[in-house]
Amino acid sequence: MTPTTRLRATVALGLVALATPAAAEDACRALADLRINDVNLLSAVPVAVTDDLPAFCSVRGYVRPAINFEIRLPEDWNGGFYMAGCGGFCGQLLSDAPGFVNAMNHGLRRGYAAATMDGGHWGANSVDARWALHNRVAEVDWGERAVRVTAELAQQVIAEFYGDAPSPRIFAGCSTGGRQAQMLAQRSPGLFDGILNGAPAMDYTGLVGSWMASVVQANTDAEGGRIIGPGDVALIRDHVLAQCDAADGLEDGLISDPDACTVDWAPIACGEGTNEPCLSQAQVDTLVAWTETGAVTSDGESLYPATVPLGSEPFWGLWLTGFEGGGGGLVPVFNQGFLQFMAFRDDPGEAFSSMDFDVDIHPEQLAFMAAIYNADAPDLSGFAEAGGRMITWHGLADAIVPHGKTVAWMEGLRDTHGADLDAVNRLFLIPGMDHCGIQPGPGITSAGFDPLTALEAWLETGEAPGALMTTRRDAEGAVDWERPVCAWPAQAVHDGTGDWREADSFACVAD
Ligand SMILES: [Ca+2]
Repeated sequence: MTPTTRLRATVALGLVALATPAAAEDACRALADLRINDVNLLSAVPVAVTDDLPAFCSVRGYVRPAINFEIRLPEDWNGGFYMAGCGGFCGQLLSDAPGFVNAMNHGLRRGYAAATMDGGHWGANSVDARWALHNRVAEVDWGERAVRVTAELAQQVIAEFYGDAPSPRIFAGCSTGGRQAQMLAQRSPGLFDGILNGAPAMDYTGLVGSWMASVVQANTDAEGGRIIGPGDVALIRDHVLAQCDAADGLEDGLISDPDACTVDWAPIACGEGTNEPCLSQAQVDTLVAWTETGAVTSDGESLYPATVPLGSEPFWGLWLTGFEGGGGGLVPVFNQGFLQFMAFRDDPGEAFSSMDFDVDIHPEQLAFMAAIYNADAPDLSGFAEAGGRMITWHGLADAIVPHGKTVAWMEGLRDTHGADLDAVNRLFLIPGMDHCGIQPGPGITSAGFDPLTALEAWLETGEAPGALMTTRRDAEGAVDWERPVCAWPAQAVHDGTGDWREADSFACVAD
Protein backbone atom coordinates (compact mmCIF):
# COMPACT_ATOMS: atom_id res chain seq x y z
CA MET A 1 0.00 0.00 0.00
CA THR A 2 1.43 3.40 -0.93
CA PRO A 3 0.99 6.20 1.58
CA THR A 4 -1.56 7.79 -0.73
CA THR A 5 -3.74 4.72 -1.11
CA ARG A 6 -3.51 3.99 2.63
CA LEU A 7 -4.63 7.51 3.29
CA ARG A 8 -7.44 7.18 0.79
CA ALA A 9 -8.63 4.09 2.65
CA THR A 10 -8.65 5.83 6.00
CA VAL A 11 -9.57 9.38 5.05
CA ALA A 12 -11.63 9.21 1.91
CA LEU A 13 -14.67 7.75 3.55
CA GLY A 14 -15.88 11.27 3.03
CA LEU A 15 -18.52 12.53 5.38
CA VAL A 16 -18.46 9.32 7.40
CA ALA A 17 -14.81 9.91 8.26
CA LEU A 18 -15.55 13.51 9.26
CA ALA A 19 -18.73 12.70 11.19
CA THR A 20 -17.38 13.88 14.55
CA PRO A 21 -14.98 16.72 15.38
CA ALA A 22 -12.46 14.21 16.72
CA ALA A 23 -12.62 12.20 13.50
CA ALA A 24 -12.21 15.37 11.47
CA GLU A 25 -9.12 16.30 13.49
CA ASP A 26 -7.62 12.86 12.92
CA ALA A 27 -8.38 13.10 9.21
CA CYS A 28 -6.76 16.52 9.16
CA ARG A 29 -3.51 15.34 10.78
CA ALA A 30 -3.43 12.36 8.41
CA LEU A 31 -3.23 14.74 5.44
CA ALA A 32 0.37 15.53 6.41
CA ASP A 33 1.26 12.02 5.20
CA LEU A 34 0.02 12.66 1.67
CA ARG A 35 2.71 12.22 -0.96
CA ILE A 36 2.30 14.40 -4.03
CA ASN A 37 4.91 14.97 -6.72
CA ASP A 38 6.86 18.22 -6.30
CA VAL A 39 4.99 19.08 -3.10
CA ASN A 40 6.38 19.28 0.43
CA LEU A 41 3.52 19.19 2.90
CA LEU A 42 4.88 20.82 6.03
CA SER A 43 1.88 20.59 8.33
CA ALA A 44 -1.79 19.67 8.60
CA VAL A 45 -3.27 21.06 11.80
CA PRO A 46 -6.84 21.40 13.13
CA VAL A 47 -7.76 25.01 13.99
CA ALA A 48 -10.61 25.62 16.44
CA VAL A 49 -13.61 27.81 15.71
CA THR A 50 -13.25 31.56 16.49
CA ASP A 51 -15.61 34.55 16.38
CA ASP A 52 -14.33 35.26 12.89
CA LEU A 53 -13.80 31.84 11.29
CA PRO A 54 -15.28 28.33 11.42
CA ALA A 55 -13.25 25.32 12.57
CA PHE A 56 -10.94 24.20 9.79
CA CYS A 57 -7.96 22.05 8.92
CA SER A 58 -4.93 24.13 7.94
CA VAL A 59 -2.65 22.47 5.39
CA ARG A 60 0.63 24.23 4.68
CA GLY A 61 3.55 23.47 2.47
CA TYR A 62 5.26 24.44 -0.74
CA VAL A 63 5.37 23.33 -4.32
CA ARG A 64 8.96 23.12 -5.49
CA PRO A 65 10.92 25.21 -5.72
CA ALA A 66 9.24 27.92 -3.61
CA ILE A 67 5.47 28.27 -4.09
CA ASN A 68 4.24 28.57 -0.51
CA PHE A 69 0.58 27.78 -0.03
CA GLU A 70 -2.07 27.28 2.61
CA ILE A 71 -5.29 25.30 2.17
CA ARG A 72 -8.08 25.69 4.75
CA LEU A 73 -10.61 22.84 4.93
CA PRO A 74 -13.69 23.68 7.03
CA GLU A 75 -15.36 20.91 9.02
CA ASP A 76 -18.73 22.25 7.89
CA TRP A 77 -18.06 22.20 4.14
CA ASN A 78 -20.37 23.73 1.55
CA GLY A 79 -18.93 21.48 -1.17
CA GLY A 80 -17.08 24.25 -2.99
CA PHE A 81 -13.52 25.50 -3.51
CA TYR A 82 -12.50 29.16 -3.22
CA MET A 83 -9.02 30.28 -4.15
CA ALA A 84 -7.64 33.78 -3.63
CA GLY A 85 -4.95 35.46 -5.73
CA CYS A 86 -2.24 37.84 -4.55
CA GLY A 87 -1.47 41.52 -5.21
CA GLY A 88 1.48 43.42 -6.67
CA PHE A 89 4.62 41.30 -6.91
CA CYS A 90 3.16 39.05 -4.15
CA GLY A 91 5.98 37.48 -2.12
CA GLN A 92 4.09 36.77 1.10
CA LEU A 93 1.61 34.09 2.14
CA LEU A 94 -1.25 36.32 3.30
CA SER A 95 -3.63 33.71 4.65
CA ASP A 96 -5.45 36.21 6.86
CA ALA A 97 -5.79 39.09 4.41
CA PRO A 98 -8.90 41.02 5.51
CA GLY A 99 -12.02 41.74 3.44
CA PHE A 100 -12.62 39.94 0.15
CA VAL A 101 -9.81 41.27 -2.03
CA ASN A 102 -7.20 38.51 -2.47
CA ALA A 103 -8.52 37.04 0.79
CA MET A 104 -9.23 33.32 1.11
CA ASN A 105 -11.15 33.68 4.39
CA HIS A 106 -13.92 35.43 2.46
CA GLY A 107 -14.70 32.02 0.96
CA LEU A 108 -13.92 30.06 4.14
CA ARG A 109 -16.59 32.02 6.06
CA ARG A 110 -19.18 30.77 3.55
CA GLY A 111 -18.08 27.17 4.00
CA TYR A 112 -15.75 26.85 1.02
CA ALA A 113 -12.52 24.93 1.21
CA ALA A 114 -10.11 27.79 0.57
CA ALA A 115 -6.54 28.25 -0.65
CA THR A 116 -3.98 30.90 -1.44
CA MET A 117 -0.26 31.13 -2.29
CA ASP A 118 2.59 33.64 -2.33
CA GLY A 119 3.30 33.77 -6.07
CA GLY A 120 6.34 31.51 -5.81
CA HIS A 121 8.95 33.61 -4.01
CA TRP A 122 9.65 35.46 -0.78
CA GLY A 123 9.64 39.27 -0.84
CA ALA A 124 9.93 41.92 1.87
CA ASN A 125 6.54 43.26 0.68
CA SER A 126 4.39 43.25 -2.44
CA VAL A 127 6.42 46.01 -4.15
CA ASP A 128 9.77 44.26 -3.60
CA ALA A 129 11.05 42.92 -6.96
CA ARG A 130 14.61 41.96 -5.99
CA TRP A 131 13.72 38.24 -5.96
CA ALA A 132 13.42 38.33 -9.76
CA LEU A 133 17.06 39.33 -10.49
CA HIS A 134 18.40 36.70 -12.92
CA ASN A 135 15.68 34.33 -11.73
CA ARG A 136 13.63 33.07 -14.66
CA VAL A 137 12.19 30.15 -12.65
CA ALA A 138 10.64 32.51 -10.11
CA GLU A 139 9.43 34.84 -12.86
CA VAL A 140 7.60 31.97 -14.57
CA ASP A 141 6.12 30.87 -11.24
CA TRP A 142 4.88 34.39 -10.48
CA GLY A 143 3.73 34.77 -14.07
CA GLU A 144 1.60 31.66 -14.41
CA ARG A 145 2.63 28.50 -12.57
CA ALA A 146 2.00 29.41 -8.92
CA VAL A 147 -1.76 29.83 -9.22
CA ARG A 148 -2.18 26.85 -11.54
CA VAL A 149 -0.26 24.28 -9.50
CA THR A 150 -1.75 25.53 -6.22
CA ALA A 151 -5.25 25.20 -7.69
CA GLU A 152 -4.52 21.66 -8.90
CA LEU A 153 -2.96 20.66 -5.60
CA ALA A 154 -5.76 22.16 -3.49
CA GLN A 155 -8.41 20.35 -5.50
CA GLN A 156 -6.53 17.08 -4.99
CA VAL A 157 -6.25 17.63 -1.22
CA ILE A 158 -9.93 18.61 -1.01
CA ALA A 159 -10.96 15.39 -2.78
CA GLU A 160 -8.75 13.37 -0.43
CA PHE A 161 -10.12 15.04 2.68
CA TYR A 162 -13.83 15.06 1.89
CA GLY A 163 -13.99 12.11 -0.51
CA ASP A 164 -15.58 14.28 -3.14
CA ALA A 165 -14.42 16.70 -5.81
CA PRO A 166 -15.34 20.33 -5.05
CA SER A 167 -18.14 22.16 -6.83
CA PRO A 168 -18.32 24.98 -7.61
CA ARG A 169 -14.67 25.97 -7.96
CA ILE A 170 -14.21 29.74 -7.69
CA PHE A 171 -11.09 31.88 -8.11
CA ALA A 172 -11.11 35.48 -6.88
CA GLY A 173 -8.29 37.96 -7.38
CA CYS A 174 -7.71 41.68 -7.79
CA SER A 175 -4.88 43.64 -9.44
CA THR A 176 -2.15 41.02 -9.95
CA GLY A 177 -4.84 38.67 -8.66
CA GLY A 178 -6.93 39.82 -11.63
CA ARG A 179 -4.04 39.06 -13.95
CA GLN A 180 -3.90 35.60 -12.35
CA ALA A 181 -7.67 35.28 -12.89
CA GLN A 182 -7.31 35.95 -16.62
CA MET A 183 -4.23 33.71 -16.84
CA LEU A 184 -6.25 30.84 -15.36
CA ALA A 185 -9.21 31.46 -17.65
CA GLN A 186 -6.99 31.60 -20.74
CA ARG A 187 -4.35 28.94 -20.05
CA SER A 188 -6.10 26.54 -17.62
CA PRO A 189 -9.75 26.97 -18.58
CA GLY A 190 -11.01 23.77 -16.91
CA LEU A 191 -9.66 24.52 -13.42
CA PHE A 192 -12.40 26.90 -12.22
CA ASP A 193 -16.14 27.17 -12.82
CA GLY A 194 -16.40 30.81 -11.78
CA ILE A 195 -13.88 33.65 -11.60
CA LEU A 196 -14.01 37.05 -9.91
CA ASN A 197 -11.62 39.26 -11.86
CA GLY A 198 -10.94 42.57 -10.10
CA ALA A 199 -9.00 45.54 -11.55
CA PRO A 200 -6.88 43.19 -13.65
CA ALA A 201 -3.23 44.16 -14.18
CA MET A 202 -3.46 41.94 -17.27
CA ASP A 203 -0.65 43.56 -19.29
CA TYR A 204 2.28 43.99 -16.92
CA THR A 205 4.79 45.08 -19.55
CA GLY A 206 2.40 47.70 -20.92
CA LEU A 207 1.01 48.82 -17.54
CA VAL A 208 3.85 48.52 -15.04
CA GLY A 209 6.52 48.97 -17.73
CA SER A 210 5.65 51.56 -20.38
CA TRP A 211 2.63 53.29 -18.81
CA MET A 212 4.05 53.69 -15.31
CA ALA A 213 7.37 54.89 -16.73
CA SER A 214 5.47 57.60 -18.62
CA VAL A 215 3.59 58.56 -15.43
CA VAL A 216 6.84 58.85 -13.47
CA GLN A 217 8.69 60.74 -16.20
CA ALA A 218 5.80 63.19 -16.65
CA ASN A 219 6.01 64.06 -12.95
CA THR A 220 9.80 64.38 -12.63
CA ASP A 221 11.59 67.70 -13.17
CA ALA A 222 15.12 68.24 -14.45
CA GLU A 223 16.53 67.99 -10.92
CA GLY A 224 14.73 64.70 -10.25
CA GLY A 225 12.08 66.27 -8.02
CA ARG A 226 8.31 65.74 -8.11
CA ILE A 227 6.32 68.25 -10.16
CA ILE A 228 2.97 67.44 -8.56
CA GLY A 229 3.28 66.58 -4.88
CA PRO A 230 0.80 65.76 -2.12
CA GLY A 231 0.24 69.44 -1.32
CA ASP A 232 -1.23 70.05 -4.79
CA VAL A 233 -3.82 67.29 -4.80
CA ALA A 234 -6.70 69.03 -3.00
CA LEU A 235 -6.76 71.93 -5.48
CA ILE A 236 -6.73 69.53 -8.43
CA ARG A 237 -9.34 67.22 -6.85
CA ASP A 238 -11.82 70.02 -6.18
CA HIS A 239 -11.37 71.54 -9.65
CA VAL A 240 -11.86 68.20 -11.43
CA LEU A 241 -14.99 67.47 -9.41
CA ALA A 242 -16.42 70.93 -10.15
CA GLN A 243 -15.82 70.46 -13.88
CA CYS A 244 -16.78 66.78 -14.25
CA ASP A 245 -19.42 65.90 -11.63
CA ALA A 246 -22.36 66.96 -13.82
CA ALA A 247 -20.84 65.58 -17.05
CA ASP A 248 -22.41 62.20 -16.23
CA GLY A 249 -25.85 63.80 -15.95
CA LEU A 250 -26.05 63.94 -12.17
CA GLU A 251 -24.46 66.23 -9.58
CA ASP A 252 -23.86 63.78 -6.78
CA GLY A 253 -20.17 64.18 -5.92
CA LEU A 254 -19.30 61.19 -8.13
CA ILE A 255 -17.63 61.20 -11.53
CA SER A 256 -19.49 58.22 -12.96
CA ASP A 257 -18.23 58.59 -16.53
CA PRO A 258 -14.68 60.00 -16.35
CA ASP A 259 -14.14 59.45 -20.07
CA ALA A 260 -17.04 61.85 -20.84
CA CYS A 261 -15.24 64.86 -19.31
CA THR A 262 -12.35 67.04 -20.48
CA VAL A 263 -10.92 69.42 -17.89
CA ASP A 264 -9.99 73.03 -18.63
CA TRP A 265 -7.02 73.66 -16.32
CA ALA A 266 -6.81 77.40 -17.09
CA PRO A 267 -8.98 78.49 -14.11
CA ILE A 268 -6.45 77.07 -11.62
CA ALA A 269 -3.27 77.77 -13.66
CA CYS A 270 -1.08 80.55 -12.27
CA GLY A 271 -1.36 83.75 -14.23
CA GLU A 272 -2.67 87.26 -14.08
CA GLY A 273 -5.72 87.42 -11.87
CA THR A 274 -5.44 83.83 -10.62
CA ASN A 275 -5.74 83.34 -6.88
CA GLU A 276 -3.23 81.27 -4.91
CA PRO A 277 -2.90 78.37 -4.74
CA CYS A 278 -2.46 77.78 -8.44
CA LEU A 279 -0.69 75.38 -10.79
CA SER A 280 2.55 76.12 -12.62
CA GLN A 281 2.75 75.46 -16.36
CA ALA A 282 4.89 72.39 -15.61
CA GLN A 283 2.14 71.07 -13.32
CA VAL A 284 -0.52 71.61 -15.95
CA ASP A 285 1.68 69.79 -18.47
CA THR A 286 1.95 66.85 -16.07
CA LEU A 287 -1.83 66.75 -15.62
CA VAL A 288 -2.42 66.78 -19.37
CA ALA A 289 0.15 63.99 -19.81
CA TRP A 290 -1.45 61.92 -17.04
CA THR A 291 -5.12 62.39 -17.86
CA GLU A 292 -5.14 62.94 -21.65
CA THR A 293 -1.94 61.88 -23.45
CA GLY A 294 -0.96 58.71 -21.61
CA ALA A 295 2.07 56.62 -22.62
CA VAL A 296 3.19 57.53 -26.13
CA THR A 297 6.33 57.32 -28.25
CA SER A 298 8.08 60.49 -29.38
CA ASP A 299 5.92 60.26 -32.53
CA GLY A 300 2.77 60.23 -30.42
CA GLU A 301 2.01 56.55 -31.00
CA SER A 302 0.09 55.07 -28.05
CA LEU A 303 1.92 52.48 -25.95
CA TYR A 304 -0.99 51.67 -23.62
CA PRO A 305 -4.75 52.27 -23.91
CA ALA A 306 -5.37 54.10 -20.63
CA THR A 307 -4.78 57.36 -18.78
CA VAL A 308 -5.03 58.43 -15.12
CA PRO A 309 -8.83 58.66 -14.63
CA LEU A 310 -10.40 61.99 -13.77
CA GLY A 311 -11.91 61.56 -10.30
CA SER A 312 -9.05 59.39 -9.02
CA GLU A 313 -7.37 62.39 -7.29
CA PRO A 314 -8.58 61.47 -3.76
CA PHE A 315 -6.40 58.35 -4.06
CA TRP A 316 -3.25 59.87 -5.58
CA GLY A 317 -1.32 59.97 -2.29
CA LEU A 318 -0.99 56.20 -2.12
CA TRP A 319 -0.41 55.67 -5.83
CA LEU A 320 1.08 58.75 -7.53
CA THR A 321 2.18 61.72 -5.41
CA GLY A 322 3.05 60.25 -2.03
CA PHE A 323 1.53 61.51 1.22
CA GLU A 324 2.32 64.68 3.16
CA GLY A 325 4.97 63.60 5.65
CA GLY A 326 6.16 60.65 3.54
CA GLY A 327 5.06 57.24 2.38
CA GLY A 328 2.81 56.27 -0.49
CA GLY A 329 3.61 56.99 -4.12
CA LEU A 330 3.74 53.31 -5.06
CA VAL A 331 3.61 53.73 -8.84
CA PRO A 332 7.24 54.97 -8.97
CA VAL A 333 8.28 52.10 -6.68
CA PHE A 334 6.49 49.46 -8.78
CA ASN A 335 7.84 50.86 -12.02
CA GLN A 336 11.46 51.05 -10.90
CA GLY A 337 11.52 47.55 -9.38
CA PHE A 338 9.79 46.06 -12.41
CA LEU A 339 12.24 47.64 -14.86
CA GLN A 340 15.30 46.74 -12.80
CA PHE A 341 14.51 43.11 -12.05
CA MET A 342 11.48 41.78 -13.97
CA ALA A 343 10.68 43.50 -17.25
CA PHE A 344 13.65 42.69 -19.48
CA ARG A 345 14.94 39.36 -20.74
CA ASP A 346 18.29 40.31 -19.23
CA ASP A 347 17.83 42.34 -16.06
CA PRO A 348 19.61 45.73 -16.09
CA GLY A 349 19.59 45.65 -12.26
CA GLU A 350 19.50 48.44 -9.74
CA ALA A 351 21.53 50.90 -11.84
CA PHE A 352 18.49 51.32 -14.12
CA SER A 353 15.97 53.99 -13.18
CA SER A 354 12.52 54.93 -14.47
CA MET A 355 14.11 57.98 -16.11
CA ASP A 356 16.33 55.65 -18.19
CA PHE A 357 13.29 54.11 -19.87
CA ASP A 358 13.28 55.22 -23.52
CA VAL A 359 9.76 55.17 -24.95
CA ASP A 360 11.14 54.70 -28.49
CA ILE A 361 13.47 51.80 -27.71
CA HIS A 362 12.51 49.88 -24.60
CA PRO A 363 8.81 48.97 -25.04
CA GLU A 364 9.57 46.42 -27.76
CA GLN A 365 12.35 44.94 -25.62
CA LEU A 366 9.69 43.89 -23.11
CA ALA A 367 8.10 41.39 -25.52
CA PHE A 368 10.04 38.39 -24.19
CA MET A 369 8.75 38.80 -20.63
CA ALA A 370 5.30 39.82 -21.89
CA ALA A 371 4.85 36.24 -23.09
CA ILE A 372 5.47 35.08 -19.50
CA TYR A 373 3.46 37.70 -17.59
CA ASN A 374 0.59 38.97 -19.73
CA ALA A 375 -2.93 37.56 -19.96
CA ASP A 376 -4.66 40.16 -22.11
CA ALA A 377 -5.51 38.14 -25.22
CA PRO A 378 -9.07 39.10 -26.23
CA ASP A 379 -10.16 35.47 -26.27
CA LEU A 380 -11.95 33.39 -23.64
CA SER A 381 -12.92 30.54 -26.01
CA GLY A 382 -11.46 27.74 -23.89
CA PHE A 383 -13.09 29.09 -20.75
CA ALA A 384 -16.41 29.43 -22.59
CA GLU A 385 -16.22 25.85 -23.89
CA ALA A 386 -15.54 24.62 -20.34
CA GLY A 387 -18.72 26.40 -19.18
CA GLY A 388 -16.82 29.04 -17.20
CA ARG A 389 -18.36 32.27 -15.91
CA MET A 390 -16.41 35.43 -15.08
CA ILE A 391 -17.39 38.65 -13.33
CA THR A 392 -14.86 41.39 -14.07
CA TRP A 393 -15.03 44.53 -11.91
CA HIS A 394 -12.98 47.70 -11.98
CA GLY A 395 -13.14 50.99 -10.07
CA LEU A 396 -13.44 54.08 -12.26
CA ALA A 397 -11.13 56.05 -9.94
CA ASP A 398 -8.22 53.59 -10.10
CA ALA A 399 -4.97 55.53 -10.56
CA ILE A 400 -2.57 52.54 -10.56
CA VAL A 401 -4.44 50.10 -12.83
CA PRO A 402 -6.64 52.46 -14.87
CA HIS A 403 -9.83 51.01 -16.37
CA GLY A 404 -9.02 51.99 -19.98
CA LYS A 405 -7.16 48.74 -20.67
CA THR A 406 -10.02 46.66 -19.23
CA VAL A 407 -12.54 48.42 -21.48
CA ALA A 408 -10.24 47.89 -24.49
CA TRP A 409 -9.96 44.21 -23.59
CA MET A 410 -13.74 43.92 -23.36
CA GLU A 411 -14.12 45.56 -26.76
CA GLY A 412 -11.67 43.00 -28.15
CA LEU A 413 -13.62 40.18 -26.49
CA ARG A 414 -16.81 41.54 -28.03
CA ASP A 415 -15.17 41.34 -31.46
CA THR A 416 -14.11 37.75 -30.77
CA HIS A 417 -17.24 36.39 -29.10
CA GLY A 418 -20.03 38.68 -30.32
CA ALA A 419 -23.21 38.52 -28.28
CA ASP A 420 -22.04 35.22 -26.71
CA LEU A 421 -19.65 37.24 -24.53
CA ASP A 422 -22.51 38.06 -22.14
CA ALA A 423 -22.76 34.38 -21.20
CA VAL A 424 -19.04 34.17 -20.31
CA ASN A 425 -17.80 37.45 -18.89
CA ARG A 426 -19.54 40.56 -17.60
CA LEU A 427 -17.79 43.79 -16.66
CA PHE A 428 -18.90 46.17 -13.92
CA LEU A 429 -17.25 49.62 -13.85
CA ILE A 430 -17.74 51.13 -10.42
CA PRO A 431 -17.96 54.95 -10.06
CA GLY A 432 -15.62 56.62 -7.59
CA MET A 433 -13.96 53.38 -6.50
CA ASP A 434 -10.21 53.24 -5.80
CA HIS A 435 -7.94 50.40 -6.96
CA CYS A 436 -9.55 47.17 -5.72
CA GLY A 437 -11.75 49.36 -3.49
CA ILE A 438 -8.88 49.73 -1.02
CA GLN A 439 -9.14 53.38 0.09
CA PRO A 440 -12.35 55.10 1.20
CA GLY A 441 -13.27 58.02 -1.04
CA PRO A 442 -16.20 59.46 -2.96
CA GLY A 443 -17.51 56.06 -4.09
CA ILE A 444 -17.74 52.72 -2.36
CA THR A 445 -14.94 50.48 -1.07
CA SER A 446 -14.76 46.75 -1.75
CA ALA A 447 -17.02 46.26 1.29
CA GLY A 448 -19.82 48.09 -0.56
CA PHE A 449 -20.66 45.35 -3.04
CA ASP A 450 -20.82 41.57 -3.21
CA PRO A 451 -19.78 40.01 -6.53
CA LEU A 452 -19.30 36.56 -4.93
CA THR A 453 -23.03 36.20 -4.22
CA ALA A 454 -23.77 37.31 -7.80
CA LEU A 455 -21.32 34.75 -9.19
CA GLU A 456 -22.76 31.97 -7.01
CA ALA A 457 -26.25 32.77 -8.30
CA TRP A 458 -24.98 32.83 -11.90
CA LEU A 459 -23.34 29.40 -11.48
CA GLU A 460 -26.46 27.97 -9.85
CA THR A 461 -29.18 29.39 -12.08
CA GLY A 462 -27.30 30.04 -15.33
CA GLU A 463 -28.67 33.56 -15.31
CA ALA A 464 -25.97 36.20 -15.67
CA PRO A 465 -26.16 39.32 -13.46
CA GLY A 466 -27.38 42.44 -15.26
CA ALA A 467 -26.50 44.73 -12.37
CA LEU A 468 -24.66 44.64 -9.05
CA MET A 469 -25.95 46.67 -6.12
CA THR A 470 -23.46 49.02 -4.48
CA THR A 471 -23.98 50.44 -1.00
CA ARG A 472 -22.19 53.39 0.53
CA ARG A 473 -22.26 53.49 4.33
CA ASP A 474 -21.36 56.33 6.68
CA ALA A 475 -18.88 56.03 9.55
CA GLU A 476 -21.61 54.59 11.82
CA GLY A 477 -22.53 51.91 9.28
CA ALA A 478 -25.87 53.42 8.25
CA VAL A 479 -26.70 53.37 4.53
CA ASP A 480 -25.70 56.67 2.92
CA TRP A 481 -26.78 55.74 -0.61
CA GLU A 482 -27.42 52.70 -2.79
CA ARG A 483 -27.08 52.38 -6.55
CA PRO A 484 -26.96 49.61 -9.17
CA VAL A 485 -23.83 49.23 -11.28
CA CYS A 486 -24.84 47.90 -14.68
CA ALA A 487 -23.10 45.29 -16.79
CA TRP A 488 -20.92 47.06 -19.39
CA PRO A 489 -21.64 48.76 -21.73
CA ALA A 490 -24.91 49.72 -20.03
CA GLN A 491 -24.83 52.54 -17.48
CA ALA A 492 -27.03 53.33 -14.48
CA VAL A 493 -29.00 56.38 -15.58
CA HIS A 494 -30.89 58.61 -13.15
CA ASP A 495 -34.62 59.02 -13.83
CA GLY A 496 -34.36 62.80 -13.46
CA THR A 497 -36.69 63.16 -10.49
CA GLY A 498 -35.96 60.55 -7.81
CA ASP A 499 -33.60 60.85 -4.84
CA TRP A 500 -30.13 59.94 -6.14
CA ARG A 501 -29.45 58.19 -2.83
CA GLU A 502 -32.10 55.57 -3.69
CA ALA A 503 -31.37 52.65 -6.01
CA ASP A 504 -34.92 52.82 -7.45
CA SER A 505 -34.09 56.17 -9.04
CA PHE A 506 -31.73 54.45 -11.53
CA ALA A 507 -32.20 52.11 -14.46
CA CYS A 508 -29.65 50.34 -16.64
CA VAL A 509 -29.57 51.94 -20.08
CA ALA A 510 -27.56 50.32 -22.88
CA ASP A 511 -26.79 53.62 -24.66
CA1 LIG B 1 -21.87 62.93 -11.06
